[in-house]
Amino acid sequence: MTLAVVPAPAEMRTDAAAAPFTAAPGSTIEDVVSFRVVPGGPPESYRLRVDGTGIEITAADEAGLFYAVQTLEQLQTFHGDSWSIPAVEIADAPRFGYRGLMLDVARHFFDVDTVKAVIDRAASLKLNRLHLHLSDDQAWRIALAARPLLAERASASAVGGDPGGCYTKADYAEIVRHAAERHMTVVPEIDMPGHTHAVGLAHPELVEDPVVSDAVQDAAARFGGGLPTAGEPYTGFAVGFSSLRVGDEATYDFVADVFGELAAMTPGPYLHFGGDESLATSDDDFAVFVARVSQLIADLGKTPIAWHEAGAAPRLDDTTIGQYWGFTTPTAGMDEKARAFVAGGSQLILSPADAVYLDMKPEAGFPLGLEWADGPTSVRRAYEWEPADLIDGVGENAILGVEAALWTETVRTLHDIDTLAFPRLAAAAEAAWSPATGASALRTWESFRTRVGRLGPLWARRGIRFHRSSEIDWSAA
Ligand code: TNX
Repeated sequence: MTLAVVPAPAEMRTDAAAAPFTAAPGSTIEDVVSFRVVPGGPPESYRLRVDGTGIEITAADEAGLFYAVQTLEQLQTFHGDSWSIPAVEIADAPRFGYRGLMLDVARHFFDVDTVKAVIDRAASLKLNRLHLHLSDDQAWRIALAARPLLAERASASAVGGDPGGCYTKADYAEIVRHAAERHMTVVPEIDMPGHTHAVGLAHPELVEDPVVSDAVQDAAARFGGGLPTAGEPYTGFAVGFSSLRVGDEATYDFVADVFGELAAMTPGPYLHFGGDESLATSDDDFAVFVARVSQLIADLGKTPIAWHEAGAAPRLDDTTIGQYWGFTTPTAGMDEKARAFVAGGSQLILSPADAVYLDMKPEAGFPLGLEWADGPTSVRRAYEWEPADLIDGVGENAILGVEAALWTETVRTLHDIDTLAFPRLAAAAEAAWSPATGASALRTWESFRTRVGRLGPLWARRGIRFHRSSEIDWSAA
């Protein structure tokens, strides 16, 4: 019998003949479970035993207890005001310590309640990092006391002329708190030196004029939004036309203000400085810039993270973690840039765009999403890749973890988020948490599609508007 646990646990034994545990009417998981923290096991690990007499959890830490409860909630079947859980023994621990979801709140703004709902969804799949993409060409989304003009002048816009918005410091603290309660660490990103058109709405002296390339014109023709104009909000989909003034000291004062304040607001160890698609910055300028910003972040006592392009810079701070967004079969030297982080003694976060970019259409003709990452991304394609086989020379120990990314050019509501993220986020969570592909009978596409299909009722109960993909059998649900 395959039980509906997603991501797949390291070990799971079931006995279909054994009696399930049946809860007394009206009781909750917390009422009936015996919880124990036994330090010493791997971080976030837990053991779970369910039989006719009761439910026992032992965990290495509080996170492990939390994950055991997530597993139990996936196994509950409700009968009136009672519920039962089949007899099972699970011994579980994550493969990777960094298991992330990135939400782009710059292209479209999502209020605090929506971000909290996203945290709840991610945490239930045992993800432990929420990466917030807080700035882009279209807008700046975090109020900072050191640079108040950013919130005042650069946060009102969004893709398509939709309403913008900005998190106050209290909002951000509330997001951090809600995440921490669910064992998630917030990873804030301020993207630079490209993706900075909005900075120019507040600080025109810090940005170069937009570079309107053929690709930018092409994006305007395909998706609308017009061409970027200095000093005016940009509401289209194009990338790669903006740059901070890399040769100007005022730029580094700005960067120091922004990351200094963000470091103080962020209890987690990471600050992400972007570095992707800086097509309007020369290679030499880019290398100087990312090296200096990475060192500035390290000097703040934080670990810098950058998209893989920054790997090309020779003097990058060697604690910088790279985030790979190339394809599962690397193209155009992207693997080379990713390997540079590992050569420098650091590690990579894997976000292969043709597998875990949740903003890709799940099937042709889907109303939401983009298609640039090798066409639509089926659930199967989101599932069938193996982290340690992605990039030559980047094995298990060089991988910090896996992160799914939801860019939001076409995404406006929690409903949209759900429809693109589910069920594919579950596939990404399995790549991040579960043993290597093929390592157990559970770690196969056939097992995954069965397990995920049986989560339909739980997701529906929680109000998750998942896409009823035809690749999955939802009927057992
Ligand atoms: C690429 S991949 C981007 C984003 C877009 C996304 C759309 C990467 C680091 N940057 O700027 O929003 O594609 O899928």
